[in-house]
Amino acid sequence: MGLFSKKPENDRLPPGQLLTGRFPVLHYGSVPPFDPKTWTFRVWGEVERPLVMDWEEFSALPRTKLTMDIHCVTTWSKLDTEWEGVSLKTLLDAGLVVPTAEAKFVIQHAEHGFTANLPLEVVMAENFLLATGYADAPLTPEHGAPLRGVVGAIPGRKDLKDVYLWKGAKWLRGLEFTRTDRPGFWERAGYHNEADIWLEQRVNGD
Ligand SMILES: Nc1nc2c(c(=O)[nH]1)N[C@H]1C(S)=C(S)[C@@H](COP(=O)(O)O)O[C@H]1N2
Ligand SMILES: [Mo]
Repeated sequence: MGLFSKKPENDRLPPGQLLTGRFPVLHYGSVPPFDPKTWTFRVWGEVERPLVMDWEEFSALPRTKLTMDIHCVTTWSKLDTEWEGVSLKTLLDAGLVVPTAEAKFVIQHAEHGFTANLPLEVVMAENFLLATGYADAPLTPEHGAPLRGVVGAIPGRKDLKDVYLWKGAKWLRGLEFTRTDRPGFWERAGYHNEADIWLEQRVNGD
């Protein structure tokens, strides 16, 4: 047995993926520092009112716990990962974020200018979280502390759109709602814009 194993009978394992018990760290560039005194989270673009929150305000938002299978385009998958954070639905229900009728996409903006794009309905779904914690502990710096977008698959919820893990930005600093789609960092580097794990949409042109 190596570090990776394959269980083709497992219908939670998408085509071309291998299971791992580890949690690999993958990103471009360096791990940015976090200063709770200067950190802000912004929401802007196609929303009724732009929003800025500091770390204290963000930390006071209601929390959601979420268990998901995560799937990295580099072919590792990890089942039953446990996340905690704020769901966009919470922000919508509280009236803090009100997308305009024109809003169709959401661009996650992270430190160092990193971006990741997703359709609005994917970001608003139950399998996308603004995560501050992983496995009952705060996020570690290399996994995106203090805040990251994370998207995965909720077992049994085949009604949701499941996308590869790169569609969640670590060191997240804001969400831009847009009318038109704009490819993010990895999408511009050749990764597939839609990134559906079940359709193996890994690279553009597939
Ligand atoms: N800010 C930022 N977020 C990022 C990336 C990055 O380069 N920068 N890489 C993405 C990619 S390609 C993957 S696979 C996941 C990896 O998350 P992990 O390091 O927690 O496993 O983060 C995603 N989020
Ligand atoms: Mo990745």
